[in-house]
Amino acid sequence: MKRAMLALVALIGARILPAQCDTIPAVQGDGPRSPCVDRVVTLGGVVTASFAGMQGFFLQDPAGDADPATSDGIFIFAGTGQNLPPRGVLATVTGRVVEFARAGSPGSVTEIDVRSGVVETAGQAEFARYAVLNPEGDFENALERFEGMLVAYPKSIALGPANGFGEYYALRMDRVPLTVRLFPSSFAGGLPVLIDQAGGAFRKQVKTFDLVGDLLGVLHFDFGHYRIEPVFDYVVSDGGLVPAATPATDGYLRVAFMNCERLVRQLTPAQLEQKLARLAEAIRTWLGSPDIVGVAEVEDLDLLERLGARAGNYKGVLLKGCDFSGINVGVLYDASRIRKFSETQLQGEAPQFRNGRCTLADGRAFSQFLFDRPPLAVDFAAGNVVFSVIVNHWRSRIGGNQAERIAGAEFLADEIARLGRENLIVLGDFNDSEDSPSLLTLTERTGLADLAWLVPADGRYSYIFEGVSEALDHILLSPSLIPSLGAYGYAHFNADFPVRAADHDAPYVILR
Ligand SMILES: [Ca+2]
Ligand SMILES: [Ca+2]
Repeated sequence: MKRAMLALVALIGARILPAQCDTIPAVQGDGPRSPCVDRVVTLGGVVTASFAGMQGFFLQDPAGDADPATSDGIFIFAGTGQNLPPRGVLATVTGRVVEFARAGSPGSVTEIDVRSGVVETAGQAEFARYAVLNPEGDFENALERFEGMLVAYPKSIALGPANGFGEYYALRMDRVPLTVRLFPSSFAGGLPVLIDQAGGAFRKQVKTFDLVGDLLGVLHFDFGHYRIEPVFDYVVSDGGLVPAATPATDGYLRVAFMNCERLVRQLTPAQLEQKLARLAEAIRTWLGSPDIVGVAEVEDLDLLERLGARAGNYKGVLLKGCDFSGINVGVLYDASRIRKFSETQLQGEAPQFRNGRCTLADGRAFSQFLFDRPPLAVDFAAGNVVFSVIVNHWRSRIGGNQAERIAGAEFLADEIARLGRENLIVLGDFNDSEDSPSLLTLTERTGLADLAWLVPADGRYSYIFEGVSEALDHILLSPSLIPSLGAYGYAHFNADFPVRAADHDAPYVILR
Protein backbone atom coordinates (compact mmCIF):
# COMPACT_ATOMS: atom_id res chain seq x y z
CA MET A 1 0.00 0.00 0.00
CA LYS A 2 2.76 2.38 0.97
CA ARG A 3 4.67 1.60 -2.23
CA ALA A 4 1.56 2.28 -4.30
CA MET A 5 1.08 5.62 -2.56
CA LEU A 6 4.67 6.58 -3.28
CA ALA A 7 4.28 5.61 -6.93
CA LEU A 8 1.14 7.76 -7.13
CA VAL A 9 2.93 10.73 -5.57
CA ALA A 10 5.82 10.27 -8.01
CA LEU A 11 3.39 10.15 -10.92
CA ILE A 12 1.63 13.33 -9.78
CA GLY A 13 5.03 14.95 -9.29
CA ALA A 14 6.03 14.05 -12.83
CA ARG A 15 2.82 15.50 -14.20
CA ILE A 16 3.20 18.77 -12.32
CA LEU A 17 6.83 19.30 -13.26
CA PRO A 18 6.98 21.03 -16.65
CA ALA A 19 9.02 19.26 -19.31
CA GLN A 20 12.39 20.91 -19.82
CA CYS A 21 12.08 22.52 -23.23
CA ASP A 22 15.25 24.54 -23.40
CA THR A 23 17.29 22.43 -25.85
CA ILE A 24 16.52 20.91 -29.27
CA PRO A 25 16.77 17.28 -28.01
CA ALA A 26 14.43 18.12 -25.12
CA VAL A 27 11.89 19.67 -27.50
CA GLN A 28 12.09 16.68 -29.87
CA GLY A 29 11.76 14.21 -27.01
CA ASP A 30 12.21 10.47 -27.50
CA GLY A 31 8.78 9.74 -28.99
CA PRO A 32 6.88 10.53 -32.16
CA ARG A 33 5.54 13.82 -30.76
CA SER A 34 7.23 16.64 -28.93
CA PRO A 35 6.53 16.81 -25.16
CA CYS A 36 6.61 20.61 -25.52
CA VAL A 37 3.79 21.17 -28.06
CA ASP A 38 2.27 24.67 -27.91
CA ARG A 39 4.96 26.04 -25.60
CA VAL A 40 7.01 29.05 -26.58
CA VAL A 41 10.66 28.05 -26.34
CA THR A 42 14.09 29.55 -26.94
CA LEU A 43 16.62 27.23 -28.57
CA GLY A 44 20.21 27.65 -29.70
CA GLY A 45 22.10 25.72 -32.37
CA VAL A 46 23.87 25.70 -35.69
CA VAL A 47 22.01 26.32 -38.94
CA THR A 48 22.62 23.17 -41.02
CA ALA A 49 20.45 24.08 -44.02
CA SER A 50 18.22 26.89 -45.26
CA PHE A 51 15.56 26.35 -47.92
CA ALA A 52 13.59 29.30 -49.28
CA GLY A 53 11.25 26.81 -50.95
CA MET A 54 10.41 25.35 -47.54
CA GLN A 55 10.18 28.77 -45.91
CA GLY A 56 12.50 27.71 -43.15
CA PHE A 57 15.77 26.28 -41.96
CA PHE A 58 17.19 23.47 -39.88
CA LEU A 59 18.85 24.06 -36.52
CA GLN A 60 21.01 21.48 -34.75
CA ASP A 61 22.37 21.25 -31.22
CA PRO A 62 26.16 21.08 -31.77
CA ALA A 63 26.82 18.98 -28.67
CA GLY A 64 23.64 16.92 -28.59
CA ASP A 65 22.35 15.28 -25.44
CA ALA A 66 24.19 11.95 -25.89
CA ASP A 67 20.80 10.20 -26.06
CA PRO A 68 20.36 8.37 -29.40
CA ALA A 69 16.57 8.27 -28.95
CA THR A 70 16.20 12.06 -29.19
CA SER A 71 16.83 14.00 -32.35
CA ASP A 72 19.38 16.79 -31.99
CA GLY A 73 18.01 18.80 -34.94
CA ILE A 74 14.75 20.57 -35.72
CA PHE A 75 12.98 22.46 -38.52
CA ILE A 76 12.37 26.16 -37.94
CA PHE A 77 9.37 27.48 -39.87
CA ALA A 78 9.88 31.15 -40.69
CA GLY A 79 6.99 31.76 -43.11
CA THR A 80 6.90 33.63 -46.39
CA GLY A 81 9.36 36.34 -47.38
CA GLN A 82 11.70 35.99 -44.41
CA ASN A 83 15.47 36.38 -44.62
CA LEU A 84 16.68 32.94 -43.66
CA PRO A 85 20.02 32.59 -41.83
CA PRO A 86 22.68 30.91 -43.98
CA ARG A 87 24.05 27.46 -43.35
CA GLY A 88 26.88 27.40 -40.81
CA VAL A 89 25.94 30.28 -38.50
CA LEU A 90 25.05 30.00 -34.84
CA ALA A 91 21.44 31.00 -34.19
CA THR A 92 19.02 31.42 -31.33
CA VAL A 93 15.32 31.18 -32.07
CA THR A 94 12.25 31.87 -30.00
CA GLY A 95 8.96 30.45 -31.19
CA ARG A 96 6.10 28.07 -30.58
CA VAL A 97 6.51 24.29 -30.71
CA VAL A 98 4.11 22.66 -33.17
CA GLU A 99 3.56 19.18 -34.55
CA PHE A 100 2.88 20.08 -38.17
CA ALA A 101 0.58 17.60 -39.90
CA ARG A 102 -0.56 17.85 -43.50
CA ALA A 103 -4.21 17.12 -44.23
CA GLY A 104 -4.57 13.65 -45.73
CA SER A 105 -1.04 12.52 -44.80
CA PRO A 106 -0.14 10.41 -41.76
CA GLY A 107 2.27 11.57 -39.07
CA SER A 108 3.64 14.96 -38.13
CA VAL A 109 6.93 16.78 -37.87
CA THR A 110 8.13 18.78 -34.87
CA GLU A 111 8.73 22.41 -35.82
CA ILE A 112 9.39 25.72 -34.16
CA ASP A 113 7.06 28.31 -35.62
CA VAL A 114 8.97 31.60 -35.47
CA ARG A 115 6.58 33.62 -37.65
CA SER A 116 5.85 35.87 -34.67
CA GLY A 117 9.03 34.94 -32.86
CA VAL A 118 12.69 35.93 -32.94
CA VAL A 119 15.70 34.62 -34.89
CA GLU A 120 19.11 35.93 -33.86
CA THR A 121 22.42 34.91 -35.38
CA ALA A 122 25.88 35.11 -33.84
CA GLY A 123 28.76 34.22 -36.13
CA GLN A 124 30.09 31.08 -37.73
CA ALA A 125 30.09 27.70 -36.05
CA GLU A 126 32.58 24.86 -36.32
CA PHE A 127 30.35 21.96 -37.01
CA ALA A 128 30.51 18.82 -39.11
CA ARG A 129 28.73 16.14 -37.10
CA TYR A 130 26.24 13.96 -38.88
CA ALA A 131 24.54 10.61 -38.42
CA VAL A 132 24.74 7.85 -41.01
CA LEU A 133 21.33 6.56 -42.05
CA ASN A 134 21.04 2.83 -42.08
CA PRO A 135 17.74 1.61 -43.47
CA GLU A 136 16.80 -1.46 -41.51
CA GLY A 137 13.91 -2.78 -39.51
CA ASP A 138 10.96 -0.51 -38.91
CA PHE A 139 12.63 2.16 -40.99
CA GLU A 140 10.07 4.97 -40.90
CA ASN A 141 9.76 4.68 -37.12
CA ALA A 142 13.51 4.31 -36.70
CA LEU A 143 14.03 7.61 -38.49
CA GLU A 144 12.11 9.69 -35.95
CA ARG A 145 15.28 9.97 -33.84
CA PHE A 146 17.07 11.65 -36.78
CA GLU A 147 14.23 14.05 -37.64
CA GLY A 148 15.66 17.44 -38.52
CA MET A 149 19.29 16.31 -38.17
CA LEU A 150 22.20 16.44 -40.59
CA VAL A 151 22.52 12.94 -42.03
CA ALA A 152 24.76 11.07 -44.45
CA TYR A 153 23.42 8.49 -46.88
CA PRO A 154 26.22 6.43 -48.42
CA LYS A 155 26.31 5.50 -52.12
CA SER A 156 22.91 4.26 -53.20
CA ILE A 157 21.02 3.10 -56.24
CA ALA A 158 17.83 4.75 -57.49
CA LEU A 159 14.81 2.44 -57.43
CA GLY A 160 12.72 4.59 -59.71
CA PRO A 161 12.80 7.91 -61.54
CA ALA A 162 12.60 11.33 -59.95
CA ASN A 163 8.97 12.43 -60.10
CA GLY A 164 7.65 15.88 -60.98
CA PHE A 165 8.57 17.11 -57.50
CA GLY A 166 12.13 15.82 -57.86
CA GLU A 167 11.53 12.99 -55.38
CA TYR A 168 12.97 9.51 -55.85
CA TYR A 169 13.73 6.46 -53.75
CA ALA A 170 17.21 5.08 -53.33
CA LEU A 171 18.65 2.10 -51.47
CA ARG A 172 22.16 1.91 -50.00
CA MET A 173 24.35 -0.11 -52.34
CA ASP A 174 25.96 -2.01 -49.48
CA ARG A 175 22.45 -3.27 -48.64
CA VAL A 176 21.47 -4.25 -52.16
CA PRO A 177 21.64 -7.81 -53.45
CA LEU A 178 22.63 -8.35 -57.08
CA THR A 179 19.08 -7.94 -58.30
CA VAL A 180 18.30 -4.41 -57.29
CA ARG A 181 14.82 -3.84 -58.60
CA LEU A 182 12.52 -3.88 -55.61
CA PHE A 183 9.32 -5.91 -55.93
CA PRO A 184 6.59 -6.23 -53.31
CA SER A 185 8.01 -9.65 -52.41
CA SER A 186 11.65 -8.57 -52.06
CA PHE A 187 12.04 -6.40 -48.99
CA ALA A 188 14.86 -8.46 -47.47
CA GLY A 189 17.66 -6.12 -48.49
CA GLY A 190 16.51 -3.12 -46.48
CA LEU A 191 14.21 -0.27 -47.19
CA PRO A 192 14.66 2.58 -49.63
CA VAL A 193 14.86 6.15 -48.45
CA LEU A 194 13.17 9.03 -50.20
CA ILE A 195 15.50 11.66 -51.56
CA ASP A 196 13.71 14.97 -51.88
CA GLN A 197 14.91 17.99 -53.77
CA ALA A 198 12.57 20.61 -52.41
CA GLY A 199 15.44 23.02 -52.04
CA GLY A 200 15.81 22.85 -55.79
CA ALA A 201 19.48 23.75 -55.89
CA PHE A 202 20.70 20.24 -56.68
CA ARG A 203 17.78 18.90 -58.66
CA LYS A 204 18.79 15.83 -60.66
CA GLN A 205 17.20 13.92 -63.51
CA VAL A 206 17.27 10.44 -62.00
CA LYS A 207 16.13 7.18 -63.57
CA THR A 208 15.96 3.66 -62.18
CA PHE A 209 19.37 2.09 -61.45
CA ASP A 210 21.23 5.40 -61.59
CA LEU A 211 23.99 5.51 -59.00
CA VAL A 212 23.67 8.18 -56.34
CA GLY A 213 26.91 9.36 -54.74
CA ASP A 214 27.38 9.95 -51.03
CA LEU A 215 24.69 12.35 -49.85
CA LEU A 216 24.82 14.82 -47.02
CA GLY A 217 21.51 16.37 -46.18
CA VAL A 218 18.96 17.06 -43.50
CA LEU A 219 16.26 14.55 -42.65
CA HIS A 220 12.84 16.11 -42.95
CA PHE A 221 9.36 14.63 -42.66
CA ASP A 222 6.51 15.72 -44.93
CA PHE A 223 3.62 14.18 -46.87
CA GLY A 224 3.81 11.08 -44.71
CA HIS A 225 7.46 10.23 -45.37
CA TYR A 226 10.90 10.90 -44.01
CA ARG A 227 13.02 12.41 -46.74
CA ILE A 228 16.59 13.55 -47.18
CA GLU A 229 16.94 17.12 -48.40
CA PRO A 230 20.46 17.35 -49.87
CA VAL A 231 22.46 20.21 -48.40
CA PHE A 232 25.51 19.86 -50.66
CA ASP A 233 25.71 19.04 -54.33
CA TYR A 234 26.20 15.36 -55.11
CA VAL A 235 26.86 13.10 -58.08
CA VAL A 236 24.34 10.99 -59.93
CA SER A 237 25.92 8.67 -62.50
CA ASP A 238 24.17 6.95 -65.35
CA GLY A 239 23.19 3.41 -64.46
CA GLY A 240 22.74 2.66 -68.15
CA LEU A 241 19.06 1.76 -68.26
CA VAL A 242 17.50 2.57 -71.65
CA PRO A 243 13.87 2.37 -72.81
CA ALA A 244 12.87 -0.89 -74.43
CA ALA A 245 10.43 -1.43 -77.28
CA THR A 246 8.20 -4.33 -78.21
CA PRO A 247 9.92 -6.90 -80.47
CA ALA A 248 9.33 -6.64 -84.22
CA THR A 249 7.70 -10.08 -84.29
CA ASP A 250 5.21 -10.52 -87.14
CA GLY A 251 1.67 -11.55 -86.44
CA TYR A 252 -1.91 -11.18 -87.56
CA LEU A 253 -2.71 -9.08 -84.52
CA ARG A 254 -0.53 -6.79 -82.40
CA VAL A 255 -2.19 -5.41 -79.27
CA ALA A 256 -0.95 -3.12 -76.49
CA PHE A 257 -2.41 -1.20 -73.60
CA MET A 258 -1.24 2.18 -72.38
CA ASN A 259 -2.38 4.26 -69.44
CA CYS A 260 -1.95 7.76 -70.92
CA GLU A 261 -1.67 9.53 -67.53
CA ARG A 262 -4.33 12.15 -68.07
CA LEU A 263 -4.67 13.12 -71.70
CA VAL A 264 -7.17 15.80 -70.74
CA ARG A 265 -8.36 19.26 -71.77
CA GLN A 266 -7.19 20.75 -68.49
CA LEU A 267 -3.64 20.74 -69.89
CA THR A 268 -2.30 24.00 -71.28
CA PRO A 269 -1.91 24.05 -75.09
CA ALA A 270 1.86 23.54 -74.71
CA GLN A 271 1.39 20.66 -72.27
CA LEU A 272 -1.23 19.07 -74.52
CA GLU A 273 1.05 19.35 -77.53
CA GLN A 274 3.93 17.73 -75.62
CA LYS A 275 1.64 15.00 -74.28
CA LEU A 276 0.24 14.14 -77.71
CA ALA A 277 3.73 14.12 -79.23
CA ARG A 278 5.16 11.82 -76.58
CA LEU A 279 2.19 9.44 -76.57
CA ALA A 280 2.21 9.27 -80.39
CA GLU A 281 5.95 8.58 -80.35
CA ALA A 282 5.37 5.85 -77.77
CA ILE A 283 2.79 4.16 -80.00
CA ARG A 284 5.03 4.35 -83.05
CA THR A 285 8.48 3.80 -81.58
CA TRP A 286 8.10 1.81 -78.37
CA LEU A 287 4.96 -0.14 -79.24
CA GLY A 288 5.81 -0.60 -82.93
CA SER A 289 2.50 0.77 -84.24
CA PRO A 290 0.28 -2.07 -83.02
CA ASP A 291 -3.10 -2.84 -84.62
CA ILE A 292 -4.91 -2.08 -81.38
CA VAL A 293 -3.97 0.11 -78.43
CA GLY A 294 -6.27 0.02 -75.42
CA VAL A 295 -5.98 3.25 -73.46
CA ALA A 296 -6.90 4.63 -70.05
CA GLU A 297 -7.00 8.19 -68.73
CA VAL A 298 -8.24 9.94 -71.86
CA GLU A 299 -10.93 12.60 -71.50
CA ASP A 300 -12.88 12.26 -74.74
CA LEU A 301 -13.05 10.76 -78.21
CA ASP A 302 -11.78 13.90 -79.91
CA LEU A 303 -8.53 13.87 -77.90
CA LEU A 304 -8.17 10.14 -78.49
CA GLU A 305 -8.58 10.55 -82.24
CA ARG A 306 -6.12 13.44 -82.29
CA LEU A 307 -3.64 11.05 -80.68
CA GLY A 308 -4.58 8.35 -83.18
CA ALA A 309 -3.99 10.65 -86.14
CA ARG A 310 -0.62 11.71 -84.73
CA ALA A 311 0.40 8.10 -84.15
CA GLY A 312 -0.72 6.68 -87.49
CA ASN A 313 -3.84 5.41 -89.16
CA TYR A 314 -5.88 5.00 -85.99
CA LYS A 315 -9.52 5.55 -85.28
CA GLY A 316 -10.84 5.76 -81.75
CA VAL A 317 -13.61 4.27 -79.63
CA LEU A 318 -14.45 5.98 -76.36
CA LEU A 319 -17.68 6.05 -74.36
CA LYS A 320 -17.60 8.40 -71.41
CA GLY A 321 -17.96 7.04 -67.91
CA CYS A 322 -18.32 9.00 -64.74
CA ASP A 323 -14.88 9.31 -63.25
CA PHE A 324 -14.78 12.31 -60.90
CA SER A 325 -11.74 13.68 -62.74
CA GLY A 326 -13.12 13.08 -66.23
CA ILE A 327 -10.87 10.26 -67.44
CA ASN A 328 -12.12 7.33 -69.53
CA VAL A 329 -10.99 4.13 -71.17
CA GLY A 330 -10.93 3.75 -74.94
CA VAL A 331 -9.43 1.92 -77.88
CA LEU A 332 -7.36 3.02 -80.86
CA TYR A 333 -7.45 0.64 -83.82
CA ASP A 334 -5.64 0.74 -87.14
CA ALA A 335 -8.57 1.24 -89.49
CA SER A 336 -6.50 0.16 -92.50
CA ARG A 337 -6.05 -3.33 -91.04
CA ILE A 338 -8.85 -3.86 -88.51
CA ARG A 339 -12.61 -3.66 -88.87
CA LYS A 340 -14.77 -2.60 -85.95
CA PHE A 341 -18.33 -3.90 -85.57
CA SER A 342 -19.76 -2.62 -82.30
CA GLU A 343 -18.96 -1.22 -78.89
CA THR A 344 -20.66 -1.64 -75.51
CA GLN A 345 -20.05 0.02 -72.20
CA LEU A 346 -20.39 -2.70 -69.59
CA GLN A 347 -22.28 -1.82 -66.41
CA GLY A 348 -25.47 -0.78 -68.11
CA GLU A 349 -26.79 2.68 -68.81
CA ALA A 350 -24.64 5.64 -69.67
CA PRO A 351 -24.44 8.13 -66.80
CA GLN A 352 -25.43 11.76 -67.14
CA PHE A 353 -24.32 14.88 -65.37
CA ARG A 354 -27.21 16.57 -63.60
CA ASN A 355 -26.89 19.31 -61.01
CA GLY A 356 -23.16 18.70 -60.81
CA ARG A 357 -23.66 15.00 -60.03
CA CYS A 358 -23.19 11.94 -62.11
CA THR A 359 -26.48 10.05 -62.11
CA LEU A 360 -28.37 7.42 -64.03
CA ALA A 361 -31.78 8.01 -65.61
CA ASP A 362 -33.60 6.91 -62.46
CA GLY A 363 -31.57 9.28 -60.30
CA ARG A 364 -29.23 6.76 -58.71
CA ALA A 365 -25.75 8.16 -58.11
CA PHE A 366 -23.24 6.57 -60.43
CA SER A 367 -20.76 6.15 -57.59
CA GLN A 368 -22.98 3.36 -56.28
CA PHE A 369 -21.64 1.28 -59.13
CA LEU A 370 -18.50 -0.79 -59.24
CA PHE A 371 -16.77 1.19 -61.93
CA ASP A 372 -16.78 4.93 -62.39
CA ARG A 373 -14.82 4.06 -65.54
CA PRO A 374 -16.95 1.21 -66.94
CA PRO A 375 -15.19 -1.49 -68.96
CA LEU A 376 -15.52 -0.95 -72.72
CA ALA A 377 -16.16 -3.98 -74.92
CA VAL A 378 -15.44 -3.63 -78.67
CA ASP A 379 -15.93 -6.28 -81.35
CA PHE A 380 -13.36 -6.40 -84.16
CA ALA A 381 -12.18 -8.51 -87.08
CA ALA A 382 -8.62 -8.85 -88.33
CA GLY A 383 -8.65 -10.72 -91.64
CA ASN A 384 -11.10 -13.51 -90.98
CA VAL A 385 -10.50 -13.68 -87.21
CA VAL A 386 -13.30 -12.13 -85.16
CA PHE A 387 -12.37 -11.08 -81.66
CA SER A 388 -13.43 -8.78 -78.83
CA VAL A 389 -11.41 -6.42 -76.70
CA ILE A 390 -12.50 -5.31 -73.22
CA VAL A 391 -10.61 -2.30 -71.85
CA ASN A 392 -10.48 -1.76 -68.09
CA HIS A 393 -9.37 0.83 -65.60
CA TRP A 394 -10.33 -0.56 -62.22
CA ARG A 395 -10.72 1.38 -59.03
CA SER A 396 -7.53 2.92 -57.74
CA ARG A 397 -5.73 1.96 -54.56
CA ILE A 398 -6.10 5.61 -53.62
CA GLY A 399 -9.78 6.32 -53.05
CA GLY A 400 -10.73 2.71 -53.76
CA ASN A 401 -10.13 -0.62 -52.13
CA GLN A 402 -9.53 -4.24 -52.94
CA ALA A 403 -13.05 -5.34 -52.01
CA GLU A 404 -14.34 -3.06 -54.78
CA ARG A 405 -11.84 -4.48 -57.24
CA ILE A 406 -12.85 -8.04 -56.33
CA ALA A 407 -16.51 -7.10 -56.80
CA GLY A 408 -15.49 -5.56 -60.12
CA ALA A 409 -13.77 -8.80 -61.12
CA GLU A 410 -16.93 -10.78 -60.31
CA PHE A 411 -19.08 -8.35 -62.29
CA LEU A 412 -16.74 -8.51 -65.27
CA ALA A 413 -16.68 -12.32 -65.12
CA ASP A 414 -20.50 -12.31 -65.26
CA GLU A 415 -20.47 -9.90 -68.20
CA ILE A 416 -17.93 -12.03 -70.07
CA ALA A 417 -20.15 -15.08 -69.56
CA ARG A 418 -23.18 -13.08 -70.74
CA LEU A 419 -21.38 -11.77 -73.85
CA GLY A 420 -20.24 -15.28 -74.74
CA ARG A 421 -17.42 -14.16 -77.04
CA GLU A 422 -14.94 -16.84 -78.00
CA ASN A 423 -11.84 -14.83 -78.86
CA LEU A 424 -11.40 -12.38 -76.05
CA ILE A 425 -8.62 -9.95 -75.16
CA VAL A 426 -9.18 -8.33 -71.76
CA LEU A 427 -6.69 -5.62 -70.98
CA GLY A 428 -6.18 -2.53 -68.92
CA ASP A 429 -4.92 -0.91 -65.76
CA PHE A 430 -6.40 -3.18 -63.09
CA ASN A 431 -4.63 -1.40 -60.23
CA ASP A 432 -3.68 -4.83 -58.90
CA SER A 433 -0.94 -7.39 -59.46
CA GLU A 434 -1.32 -10.78 -61.17
CA ASP A 435 -1.42 -12.57 -57.80
CA SER A 436 -3.98 -10.21 -56.22
CA PRO A 437 -7.39 -11.55 -55.11
CA SER A 438 -9.12 -9.43 -57.76
CA LEU A 439 -7.08 -10.66 -60.76
CA LEU A 440 -7.20 -14.23 -59.43
CA THR A 441 -10.99 -13.95 -59.14
CA LEU A 442 -11.18 -12.83 -62.77
CA THR A 443 -8.89 -15.57 -64.11
CA GLU A 444 -10.50 -18.34 -62.05
CA ARG A 445 -14.04 -17.33 -62.97
CA THR A 446 -13.39 -16.83 -66.70
CA GLY A 447 -10.50 -19.12 -67.65
CA LEU A 448 -8.70 -16.09 -69.08
CA ALA A 449 -4.90 -16.33 -68.93
CA ASP A 450 -3.08 -13.32 -67.46
CA LEU A 451 0.07 -13.06 -69.58
CA ALA A 452 1.90 -11.37 -66.68
CA TRP A 453 2.52 -14.84 -65.21
CA LEU A 454 4.50 -15.78 -68.34
CA VAL A 455 6.74 -12.70 -68.20
CA PRO A 456 10.12 -13.30 -66.46
CA ALA A 457 9.87 -11.97 -62.91
CA ASP A 458 12.51 -9.25 -63.34
CA GLY A 459 10.48 -7.65 -66.15
CA ARG A 460 7.05 -8.17 -64.64
CA TYR A 461 6.18 -4.61 -63.76
CA SER A 462 4.39 -1.64 -65.28
CA TYR A 463 4.50 0.89 -62.46
CA ILE A 464 6.87 1.99 -59.70
CA PHE A 465 5.30 3.21 -56.48
CA GLU A 466 7.61 4.49 -53.73
CA GLY A 467 10.53 2.56 -55.19
CA VAL A 468 8.62 -0.71 -55.57
CA SER A 469 7.96 -2.13 -59.05
CA GLU A 470 4.66 -3.89 -59.69
CA ALA A 471 2.50 -5.06 -62.62
CA LEU A 472 -0.75 -3.09 -62.44
CA ASP A 473 -1.44 -3.32 -66.17
CA HIS A 474 -2.32 -6.63 -67.75
CA ILE A 475 -3.41 -8.38 -70.91
CA LEU A 476 -5.53 -11.51 -70.49
CA LEU A 477 -6.40 -13.90 -73.32
CA SER A 478 -9.20 -16.41 -73.72
CA PRO A 479 -7.99 -20.03 -74.08
CA SER A 480 -8.93 -19.94 -77.80
CA LEU A 481 -6.17 -17.40 -78.47
CA ILE A 482 -3.39 -19.08 -76.49
CA PRO A 483 -2.29 -21.35 -79.40
CA SER A 484 -1.50 -18.25 -81.48
CA LEU A 485 0.47 -16.57 -78.71
CA GLY A 486 3.61 -15.04 -80.21
CA ALA A 487 5.54 -12.40 -78.32
CA TYR A 488 4.24 -10.79 -75.12
CA GLY A 489 5.56 -8.78 -72.21
CA TYR A 490 5.92 -5.21 -71.03
CA ALA A 491 7.45 -2.44 -73.08
CA HIS A 492 9.45 -0.58 -70.43
CA PHE A 493 9.73 2.96 -71.72
CA ASN A 494 7.89 4.98 -69.06
CA ALA A 495 7.96 3.73 -65.48
CA ASP A 496 11.74 3.91 -65.02
CA PHE A 497 12.30 7.29 -66.65
CA PRO A 498 11.77 10.89 -65.53
CA VAL A 499 11.04 12.19 -69.04
CA ARG A 500 8.24 10.06 -70.44
CA ALA A 501 4.89 9.85 -72.18
CA ALA A 502 3.05 8.61 -69.08
CA ASP A 503 3.70 6.94 -65.75
CA HIS A 504 2.86 3.31 -66.67
CA ASP A 505 4.69 0.88 -68.92
CA ALA A 506 2.68 -0.92 -71.58
CA PRO A 507 1.81 -4.62 -71.73
CA TYR A 508 1.69 -6.00 -75.27
CA VAL A 509 0.87 -9.22 -77.09
CA ILE A 510 1.47 -10.37 -80.65
CA LEU A 511 -0.73 -13.15 -82.03
CA ARG A 512 0.42 -15.14 -85.04
CA1 LIG B 1 19.93 13.04 -29.08
CA1 LIG C 1 9.67 14.91 -33.76
